[in-house]
Amino acid sequence: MLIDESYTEIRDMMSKFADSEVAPLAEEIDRKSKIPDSLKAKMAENGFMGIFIPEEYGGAGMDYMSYGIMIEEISRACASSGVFLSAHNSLAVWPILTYGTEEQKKKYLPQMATGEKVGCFCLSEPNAGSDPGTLTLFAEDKGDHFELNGTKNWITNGGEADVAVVMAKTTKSNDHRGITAFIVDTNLEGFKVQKLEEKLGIKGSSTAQIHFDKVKVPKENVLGELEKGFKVALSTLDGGRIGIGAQAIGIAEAAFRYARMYATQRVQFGNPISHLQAIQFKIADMSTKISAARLLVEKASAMKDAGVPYSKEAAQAKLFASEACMWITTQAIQALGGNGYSKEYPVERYFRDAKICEIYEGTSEIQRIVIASNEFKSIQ
Ligand code: COS
Repeated sequence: MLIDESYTEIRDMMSKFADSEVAPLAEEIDRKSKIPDSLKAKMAENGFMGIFIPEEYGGAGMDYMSYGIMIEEISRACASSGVFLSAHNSLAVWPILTYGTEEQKKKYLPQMATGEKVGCFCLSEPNAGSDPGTLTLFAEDKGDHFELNGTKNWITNGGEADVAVVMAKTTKSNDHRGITAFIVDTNLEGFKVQKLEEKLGIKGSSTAQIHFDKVKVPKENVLGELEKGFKVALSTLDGGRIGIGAQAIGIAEAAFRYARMYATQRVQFGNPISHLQAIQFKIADMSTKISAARLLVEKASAMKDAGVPYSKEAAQAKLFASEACMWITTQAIQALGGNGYSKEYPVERYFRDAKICEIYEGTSEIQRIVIASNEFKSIQ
């Protein structure tokens, strides 16, 4: 094991919570496209909304490794609940904790740690996804405030967030220069949730299109330096990608465990299908890919916790874990045959939930670009 024994206790705790409080609700969360408020409250009571917020700001004061374990275990039970926690912690809490002024941290983090305020991250736009430098949401300097106008797309937690970390242009340019990050209270006039997406998977997670119509954001809510917002966004996504890698492992683990159990019970040709090499090889490959993905996520988390550069390792972890997850959930359906395709069994949900891991917080193609550019940079 790469990680030391002290994390076993954290995993046990997360695993017990996931099995007893989250898993029994997962099918209903998927069917009703909603995570019950009572579950969100329980996760908050257990400190999950502020897992790496330091204790001085009311958080649990744990590290990123523990965060990854939490996301994996919760996602094993319910991927929607996993991404609710992941977007809040890694995409909203983390940039405020890292780039915020003392006043901003004192103002926002304690309420985010208790779950009183939920966070989201607004980068993507209808015409700026993989190439976020071309975003057009504009923040015009109006003296004592900025006025934000434009539209953001695919905002996880967007339908319910109280605090949004928003990337906007403060000077007109066609690339990443001129992007500034803001902390926006979503109760400001003109912040409108325009549409909630209907999706293939992670149905319990709200994914919103948000329109900013003359939203007046006070100057003290600029996050980090003016026109340095692209670095805030990309460094936030580096950490977010570790969380998505962990989420993919959780979904994959759920599919693997179900297929393994099913194989010992389903009898064909006079024996449980676990006696067939065709099934044994699937189980062996699933188990191996999960172990490899977990090591990559642990490596990236350990590097982040150690304060050394980890962009490449985060991209590798997300790329490998999400592609492994897609493969494993596909094979799990195959192992269950017709039953795998039926809503009476959970593997079709795992398969639907898996796909987004190859897309959000940077597609697999973007992860390959990040990895390749780091590799070439390393020999310059
Ligand atoms: N952390 C901090 N800064 C970074 C960074 C990182 N991980 N990666 C790049 N930068 C900086 C660069 O140093 C450069 O800074 P300067 O202008 O000071 O030189 C700047 O950002 C632009 O870098 P680059 O030219 O490499 O950026 P590109 O516009 O070519 O974009 C990719 C690079 C494609 C990797 C980036 O746009 C990306 O990650 N896209 C996917 C976005 C995404 O995940 N979207 C989904 C969001 S859903 S929540």
